[in-house]
Amino acid sequence: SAVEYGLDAPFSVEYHDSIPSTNARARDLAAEGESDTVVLADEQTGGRGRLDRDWHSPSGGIWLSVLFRPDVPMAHAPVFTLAAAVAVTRAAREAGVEAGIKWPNDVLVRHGDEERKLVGILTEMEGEADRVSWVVVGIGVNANVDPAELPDEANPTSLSTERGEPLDRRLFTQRLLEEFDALRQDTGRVVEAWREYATTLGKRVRVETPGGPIEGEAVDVQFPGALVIETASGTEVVSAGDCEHLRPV
Ligand code: BTX
Repeated sequence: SAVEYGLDAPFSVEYHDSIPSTNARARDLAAEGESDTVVLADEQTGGRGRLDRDWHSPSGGIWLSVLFRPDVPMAHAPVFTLAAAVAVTRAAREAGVEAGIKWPNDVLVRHGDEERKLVGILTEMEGEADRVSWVVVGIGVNANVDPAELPDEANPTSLSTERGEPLDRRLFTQRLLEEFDALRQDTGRVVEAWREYATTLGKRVRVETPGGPIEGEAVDVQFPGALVIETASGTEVVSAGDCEHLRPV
């Protein structure tokens, strides 16, 4: 319930027991001129992933969206996705879960050769090329959720499963928002922090881009969030796409 929260966050927090999508609600608040607001829900009935995919959001998760108005050009906005991934990874590690980040927006837990999905991040924005008007960073954390309630093909896991006991969602959310707040104000440090937790670097990857698949070794990430891939025909810098980790050949 809302009582479990009572966050002392650097944002004003709007809590819902159930809502279609915290990102949709945050976008409405943006249209009303709001900023520095977090929309938080126990359950979403119409959670969204990238490319209009569904995001399953049963009760017990941490489904939240941060609305703010950074003074940055539109092209820099991807850095906030990386910042969210770093913030949630740090909070997970403090909660005893060794999470890592798969480029660009998946926070995963490794079990042997397998990577299980713990978190999804969806960043939306509006504005002019030289300055964004608002950014909404949606963060979905499988907190106290049974992975059996989540789509099998995504290989999901949750914090309670990894820990073997439920998590204090208030503390976790507090840490997540503190970290995110610090990083959003210091975007020059995000990429360096991201590298620390990256599982993608050094791996063979295949990225589906609008221009077709790119395969090679992921060697670095560049501000504001592009992946650098060494391919058979040279270096490619990819700013967006679905990334698959391949087995070494
Ligand atoms: P994505 O497009 O990278 O991942 C979506 C895919 O992940 C789905 O197609 C499905 O296979 C899988 N999936 C769905 N639900 C889960 C889950 N709970 N755990 C693991 N895998 C799942 C990732 O998109 C971005 C998700 C952002 C979610 C947040 S929650 C708060 C905010 N509100 C909202 O509507 N979206 C964001």
